[in-house]
Amino acid sequence: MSEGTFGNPTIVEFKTDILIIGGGMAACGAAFEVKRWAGDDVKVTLVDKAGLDRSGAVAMGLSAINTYLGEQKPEDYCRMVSADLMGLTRDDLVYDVGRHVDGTVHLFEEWGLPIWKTKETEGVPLKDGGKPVRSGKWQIMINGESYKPIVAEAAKKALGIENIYERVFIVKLILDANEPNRIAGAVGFSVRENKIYVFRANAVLLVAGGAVNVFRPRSTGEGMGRTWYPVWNAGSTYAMAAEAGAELTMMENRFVPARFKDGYGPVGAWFLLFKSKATNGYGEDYVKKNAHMLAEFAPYDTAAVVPTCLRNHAMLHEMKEGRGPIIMDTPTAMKELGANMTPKEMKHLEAEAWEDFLDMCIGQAGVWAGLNTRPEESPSELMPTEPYLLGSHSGCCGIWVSGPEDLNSPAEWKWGYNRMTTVNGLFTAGDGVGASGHKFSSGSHTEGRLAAKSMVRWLRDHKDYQPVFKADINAIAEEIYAPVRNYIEHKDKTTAEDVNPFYITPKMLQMRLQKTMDEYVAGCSTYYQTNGKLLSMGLHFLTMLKEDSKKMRAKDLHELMRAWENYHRIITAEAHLRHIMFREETRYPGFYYRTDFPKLDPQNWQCFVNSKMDPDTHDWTMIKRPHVDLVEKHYGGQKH
Ligand code: SFD
Ligand code: AMP
Repeated sequence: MSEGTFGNPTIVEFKTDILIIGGGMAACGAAFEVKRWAGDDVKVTLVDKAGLDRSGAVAMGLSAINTYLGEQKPEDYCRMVSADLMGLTRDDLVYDVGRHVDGTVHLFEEWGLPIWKTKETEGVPLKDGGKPVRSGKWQIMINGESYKPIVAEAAKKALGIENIYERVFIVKLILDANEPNRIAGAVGFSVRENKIYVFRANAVLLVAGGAVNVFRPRSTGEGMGRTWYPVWNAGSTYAMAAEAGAELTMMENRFVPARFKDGYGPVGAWFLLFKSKATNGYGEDYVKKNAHMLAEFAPYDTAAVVPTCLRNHAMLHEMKEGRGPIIMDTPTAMKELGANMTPKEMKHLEAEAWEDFLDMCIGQAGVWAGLNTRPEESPSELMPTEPYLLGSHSGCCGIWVSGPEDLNSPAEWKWGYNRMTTVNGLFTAGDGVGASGHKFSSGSHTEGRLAAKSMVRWLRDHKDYQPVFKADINAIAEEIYAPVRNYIEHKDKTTAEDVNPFYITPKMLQMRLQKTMDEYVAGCSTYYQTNGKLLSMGLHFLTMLKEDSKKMRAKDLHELMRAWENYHRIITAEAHLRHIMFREETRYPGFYYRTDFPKLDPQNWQCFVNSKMDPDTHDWTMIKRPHVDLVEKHYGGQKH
């Protein structure tokens, strides 16, 4: 085969039974599990835009596993997830993760992940009765700097490295020519060589993570590019699924995390393990102070912790009223914890405070070091960040999937194969599955495993299927390389390479997207507020941007990836905007506000909002789907 050149890539084609798109937590779970059910005759291929060892959200590592049930029941887990996400989650999907997730964590430990244990059970594995050090009711502490390499190693061993393609960015899913609404494969390109990759597959697992950098980030200039969730999660999951015609759900939901200001350090360990308190600039506990304001947004389980969005709601109220900044009182927390400690134990505690960030968010440790911050001496500022779109953390946007068969769920929630989307043969997990947040790293891996098992069943039931592409591969290859052609054709028509009447750089286009989303679709600069008028103007700007995205240039393969990441971000942004526009209430105050519908409206909106893009015309349809609780809940004192 002749080598491709920058302008003329070689097209390489592969046939596989199962294609896994992504190499993160869900993908690694699927890779490990699939081989336990599929025979050696089944070919499984994994393709990741990055290197498996450090790709995805867990790239830097983590300090805690946020979903480990232990003594709790899956029903309790359903209640917590539902309460945190304002009463709109799929109990069948959440229960399914809850009943299997501990087994996944036991595997992590077997593979070498160090999990903190109580003094009495030090050295005893969890599965043999070891007691984890819990930071919260659901969370356990780990030494997690090498979390991802450990999980990736098990995936690589299971699949065989010859079946893993790294640094290949998938751009599009392809439907079948003969069977309507049936997946046939996917196409992408290498970010290292001039090659287009074509995969034909019987079943596809789309697990390319959430969406970051859709909104203008708070970080500017020297910190540009720094975000909380990983910048390389570019909405590929939602965009590719939407374009293939898969039904999306709860795309209006977003996660606005409260984080240590400027470094984006997570707050969980500080609130839960170190028992630190956050206050407004005048030392007042803003959640307690504004409890009456939060009560307006019941229903939520009053016995449970205050939902994440409502904690933000209280914080934003203080900021808007001029009582900022919001302060995390780390010195008092450390003083109280260290009250009966020896100097050596105190040093250990200080080391843990740093390790929390060194394990998973090194930038925050850098900010502390740069500002001479010692957590035992100086408090830190907290700030609500820019919005993120994800389905595995404290958010629940994603794809509408079939649930497990054995639960008392409505017939419309199960159509045969667990975690299959509404496109036949297309599955998802982790950030991809909507209406079931709070899976985190362990739950996402678990969901990958669940999807893998069900994909093997799909394969057995459809073993004679031969994929035939509906789309023409050469035309798709041309489309994928269009930004390269834009560059080659027009680069000499300017004296400044980045300024050209015939093309736009992906970086500039990304800024336009972020500005539109920030100003019209409830970003930081409007205190997360929007209304119908702003949204319809925002939609106009997004439509124009989508048109202009065809003019993006790519001066190298890296920029080609940036171009397609931005295209995925635009489609994801459009879904988010359309859902917010459709849901005429404020369901998640603190995450976003519809100022024209400022209240919760359970009569009309205690339902899922779904959407579907027509794969041929690209027209959107919005759908309301009924919500039911399968596990009894107590909202605002009432049984549901
Ligand atoms: O502290 C393509 N998360 C936490 N989980 C926990 O359990 N504990 C924590 O402590 C958590 N915290 C946390 C977390 C994440 C981050 C970034 C920080 C802190 C700083 C959340 C979990 O990490 C998260 O829930 C899971 O990782 C989600 O798993 P998954 O599989 O849905 O997504 P992924 O791992 O990001 O993987 C995505 C993969 O897709 C690839 N990819 N490949 C090919 N083509 C394309 N077009 C692609 N687009 C993407 C990526 O390379 C990657 O491999 S704390 O804040 O609470
Ligand atoms: P975070 O560090 O904010 O990503 O949160 C990590 C875990 O701690 C998640 O399970 C959160 O839901 C939980 N968490 C964070 N802050 C609080 C809080 N103030 N109260 C209760 N749970 C929290």
